[in-house]
Amino acid sequence: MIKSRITEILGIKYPVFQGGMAWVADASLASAVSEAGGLGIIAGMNSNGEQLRAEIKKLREKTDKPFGVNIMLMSPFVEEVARVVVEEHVPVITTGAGNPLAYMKTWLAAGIKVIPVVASVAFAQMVAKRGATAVVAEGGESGGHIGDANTMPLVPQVADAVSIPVIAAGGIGDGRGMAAAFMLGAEGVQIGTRFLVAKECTIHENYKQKVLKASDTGTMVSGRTFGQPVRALKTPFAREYARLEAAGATEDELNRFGTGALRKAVKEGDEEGGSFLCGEIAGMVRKEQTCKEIIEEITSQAEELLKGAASLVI
Ligand code: TUI
Repeated sequence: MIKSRITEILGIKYPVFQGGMAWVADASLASAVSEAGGLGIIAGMNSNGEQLRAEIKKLREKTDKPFGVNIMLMSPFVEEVARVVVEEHVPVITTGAGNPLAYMKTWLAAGIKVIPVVASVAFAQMVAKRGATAVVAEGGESGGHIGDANTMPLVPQVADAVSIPVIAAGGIGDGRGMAAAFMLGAEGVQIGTRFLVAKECTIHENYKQKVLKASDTGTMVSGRTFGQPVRALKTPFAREYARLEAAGATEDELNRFGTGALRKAVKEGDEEGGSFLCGEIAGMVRKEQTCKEIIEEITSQAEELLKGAASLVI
């Protein structure tokens, strides 16, 4: 059994968070992860307040275990979802793609555990000073919106800089990655890409097949020009977006081209118009399993590796 401060603080069995993936992380996926002993997280990104409330209700019909909601700070609905999580007494909030300070005081006063996703040491220190419960240090190997640092250098630097628990994210897909994250000073891991192909994950079958077939070099990053780098599978859409960007398209033109692309990938499996967000670890994700199987396989492999590590030293 791998215990850390984060399992104690959150009351979960395994120190494994499921990433709050936009359009993907619904009640079906999050409840399965929580029920299996990890921390399931519902994406608040693609919902308005009432849609999020309905999703929370659905999750609660399936599990009474702790869960989280991810608040994507660039969402047009951020104000209302920030209010609904308080009204619904959500136990844990993670935030992404921006600065959560404007909301943190209210959430903490409501007794919610607040765990911002950070992409730099400075940002981690700032949220720690304002009372964050823990941070997720997310490297650029992750799928979706990413920062400038990668997981291997970012995690130990964040762990050195703050005294609250650090959860590592980006490029972790099995027990080797989890064991390595703990060696870097993390007390938990957040996993997205491997859960894309979970049996309880409701994304379009085309999306799952693309992840299962991806190679080690199967993803690319576009959107750096206007400060919004996003990692996705190398599909016709991602290549065309990168081509337009390199050809000098304006921010407006790129936004128009990209509007609705996440939904098209997740709901329609649209090969041409969809943006299939995905982490670099996809090359290792080879089978569809239940969330319980995924979590138990990863944690038991990490346990064996961490126990066996002493034998490497003479
Ligand atoms: O948020 C994510 N990943 C996401 S959000 C998303 S939805 C989206 N779709 C299209 C374009 C843009 C977003 C898809 N994937 N991960 C957490 C994360 N947060 N990664 C990096 C950051 C981050 C970056 C800068 C957090 C804070 C930050 O600082 C902001 C500041 O104000 O200094």
